[in-house]
Amino acid sequence: MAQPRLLQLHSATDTASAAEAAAGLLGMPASLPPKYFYDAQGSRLFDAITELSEYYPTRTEAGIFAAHGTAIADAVRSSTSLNPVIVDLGAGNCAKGAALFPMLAPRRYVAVDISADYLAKALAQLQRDHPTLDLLGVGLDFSSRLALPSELTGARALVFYPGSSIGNFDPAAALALLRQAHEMTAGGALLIGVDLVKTIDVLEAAYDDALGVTAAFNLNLLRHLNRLLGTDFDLRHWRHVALFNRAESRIEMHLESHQAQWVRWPGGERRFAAGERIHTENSYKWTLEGFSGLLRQAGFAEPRHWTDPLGWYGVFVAGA
Ligand code: AVJ
Repeated sequence: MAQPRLLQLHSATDTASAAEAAAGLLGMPASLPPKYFYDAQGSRLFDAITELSEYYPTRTEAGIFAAHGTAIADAVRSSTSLNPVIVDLGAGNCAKGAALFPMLAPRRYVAVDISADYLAKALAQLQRDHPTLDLLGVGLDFSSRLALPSELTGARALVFYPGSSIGNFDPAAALALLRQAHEMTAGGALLIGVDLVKTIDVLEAAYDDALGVTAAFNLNLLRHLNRLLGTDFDLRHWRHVALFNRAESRIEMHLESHQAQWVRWPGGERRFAAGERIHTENSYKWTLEGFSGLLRQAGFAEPRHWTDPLGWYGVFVAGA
């Protein structure tokens, strides 16, 4: 049986992460990068979010693949090499990537996520199910730059970016990432899931569910920061806020201070007024036309898309 290879590219040191978080906390307004949601607890809370009735993106994307999987795979195959390398961005437990194997028969699967360690377990299990497949786990924070040694990805690869995580990037940063993805495909294809603009009630409920799971996910960021930076956040003094900013076409998540309070950490402190917020996440919502245009600007030709019957979510295939 083959063995998965693991490769950690430029992991930020704890000191660098702490400095980045402190700079965000001192900003006006204060903000924190969404990547700090995903400690072990946060990853489990995100998995719970994907099962909420209000959180439609995960199951809607899965429904599009179930209904149109054959057509989507045909579109991918028309651009990629015969047994393509699949590069899975934000692969996590690798379940969505592995679901492509029967139709696309890749020669290599490259799972990319922030930590190669986190990928090790999922890839070891995957190797048992696919004993001869070439598996590679790459630890890379591609929110700053997406680049892999080209000999790993070869010509006419498939870059797979499901889950609507592109929504965390503002339009300029999304364009930059898509240009890097275009380069990485080397004449192949991009398969990407994108959440779409819809009525405000549906959007806001998806990010402020009745069970309070998303609130817990947002607040958990403060627990993570207490460990990472040594802040003294008291979670009882903060509340979850999610709102749709129509002008920017994005869901914003914030943490709002219940009362005037100080937050202290080694080397810094900040006062928060009652009602003052820390901006923790943007989740941009696109139109089909808007995202097709963005793909073209990034260098992709003739993007195609599939949606669910309500038009809530789009799956795009774009050839290089
Ligand atoms: C993982 C970025 C796709 O924006 O919907 C879910 C994260 N935040 N609920 C999203 C998230 C709150 C999610 N993405």
